[in-house]
Parts: sequence; structure tokens; C-alpha cells
Amino acid sequence: MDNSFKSGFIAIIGRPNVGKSTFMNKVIGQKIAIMSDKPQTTRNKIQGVLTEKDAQLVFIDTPGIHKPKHRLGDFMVKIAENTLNEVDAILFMINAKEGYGKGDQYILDRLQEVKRPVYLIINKIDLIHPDELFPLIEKYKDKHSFEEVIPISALEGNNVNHLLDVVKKKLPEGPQYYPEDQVTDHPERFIIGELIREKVLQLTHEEIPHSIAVVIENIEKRESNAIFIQATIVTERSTQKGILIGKQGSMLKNIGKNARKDIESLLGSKVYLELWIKVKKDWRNKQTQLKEYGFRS
Ligand code: GDP
Ligand code: K
Ligand code: MG
Repeated sequence: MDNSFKSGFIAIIGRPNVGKSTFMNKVIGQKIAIMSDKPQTTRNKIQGVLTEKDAQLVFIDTPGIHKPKHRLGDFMVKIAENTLNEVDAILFMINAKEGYGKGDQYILDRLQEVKRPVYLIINKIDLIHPDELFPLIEKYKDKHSFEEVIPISALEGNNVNHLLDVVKKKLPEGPQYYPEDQVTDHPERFIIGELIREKVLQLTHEEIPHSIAVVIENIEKRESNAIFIQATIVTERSTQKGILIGKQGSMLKNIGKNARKDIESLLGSKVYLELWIKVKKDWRNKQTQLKEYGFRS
């Protein structure tokens, strides 16, 4: 019998929207990475820690790897690429429904220089017929020497435990990096900002989702166990500010209502959320603003 404790860092990479954050939350059993149907939802690196009796798996949800279009995009891609050489395993995730594309080739080219085991994770198998799986596997097998190919549905949970077993078995012996009750490396303040950003992503369209940042100004515990939070949504133009406020404030009200629910379940207490909107022209291209909003490389 093998009594050793195994541990390691596991990067999840793949094109935008293949389901990386969904997978991470499923594994951790808690919402620590926000999800939406918009590409570039995830901007920072987020670690999710899964601790078991005999192992600790530290998953790293990276921003998608893609060709950058502005400084923020540059920052996001750099984070994803730097991560690859520091980890013990890489999960390269694809969308079963979309199949092979240029975006995958861009990532596979980057993987050429990386000497780490790469697992091909075919996600969203709930969306395809089983017959479609084999040709898909054949297509990708030519492109890289994968450690193993594992089809899953991150949303429904199919085969996710099998994936964990396979990856765990091949991790090196190692220490428990984090206490067993810690599920993420980010402070609550960061996740609260992300949950607010997620609601903006889910409720708005076109250029709005990518043009905003959320700054948590204040978190205060008040008597009676309620938590009072003030946050600012930063946007690039006053027209965008108008959209975010909505008719008679309806949009902002909705963002606040939905975010508050998620924050309450994160913190386990009653939350009062006060949202403000501020315009900062072209913040995504300004180094000082990027730093101020927490994007440090
Ligand atoms: P990311 O950009 O790779 O982090 O992708 P997200 O986790 O944000 O997911 C993008 C979209 O795909 C969301 O709308 C998810 O609900 C959806 N999604 C993720 N995994 C699955 C899955 O296994 N099946 C289906 N049908 N949808 C999924
Ligand atoms: K997404
Ligand atoms: Mg994501």
C-alpha cells in the first residue's frame, strides 16, 4: 500500500469559455471563480485548493490564453503563460461542442516549450452525442503527446472524480501547502469584487462587460452581524455609466441584488451592498490604474 502524501499545482488552460472556472468551482465545491458566457471573464490567476486524506491538489484557474489586444489583455496572457512552467501538471481544456480551432493551435504552440505532463480535458460532453467523441480525440492526439485524454462535463459533474483520481495518482510526493480548511489563495475582498463583476458580465452586453473593474472601498462589520460593503464599478465612458445605471436605476439595482445574494452565501451573513459608478477614461491601457485595480504582474 502507498501511504505517501501527494501534492501539486495544476494549471487549467484553454480557450475562453471552454469551462475552466466552472470546473474549478465544481471541484472545490464553492464559487471562488466567477463564470459567464463572455470570453475573458477571468482576469487574474485564482487558486482553488482541494485537500483529501492522502493528497492536496492546488488548481490554478488562469485567464484564457489568447492574442492580447490591450495592456490588460497582455497582463492576462502573461499570467497564463508564466504559470505553465511552475506547475506539476497541466489540464488543457477544450469544448467538445466546438472542436479544434485556431485558438487551440496558439495554445498548443506554447505548450511545445513546456516540459510538464499535459492532460487533454474534453469538457461539455453533455452537449454532444457519444459518437462525436472519438473523432475529436483522434484530431487532438496528433497535435501533442498528451498524458491522458479525459472527457468530462464540468457543469453536470460527469467523470470529474475520475479525472481527479488520474491526476492525483501521478502527482509527486509533497507537503500540504495550505491548511485543509483553506479553499482559495485570494482574500474575501477580492472574491466579493469578482462576484459584483460577474453580475455586470451576466446582465450587460457588448462592450460593457470588458470595460469595467470593481473596487471594494470598504467592508465593515456592524452590530447584529450584518456586513456593510461599499464598492465602485469603474467604467471607461459616460455612456457606459448610463447603461450600468439603467432606467430609473434598474440595472444597478439588479446588479446589486444579484451580487448581494452571492456575497451573503460566501460570507454566511446578512449583507448591505452600496454600489457606485465612476468613469475613468481608457483605464485598461493605463499602468497606474491597472495597478490600482489589482492587476500586478
Ligand atoms: P472559462 O472562460 O473557460 O472559465 O469558462 P466558464 O467556466 O466561465 O464557462 C463558460 C460557459 O460555459 C458558462 O456559460 C458555463 O455555464 C458553460 N459551461 C461550462 N462547463 C460546461 C459543461 O460541462 N457543459 C455545458 N453545457 N456548459 C458548460
Ligand atoms: K467565460
Ligand atoms: Mg474563467
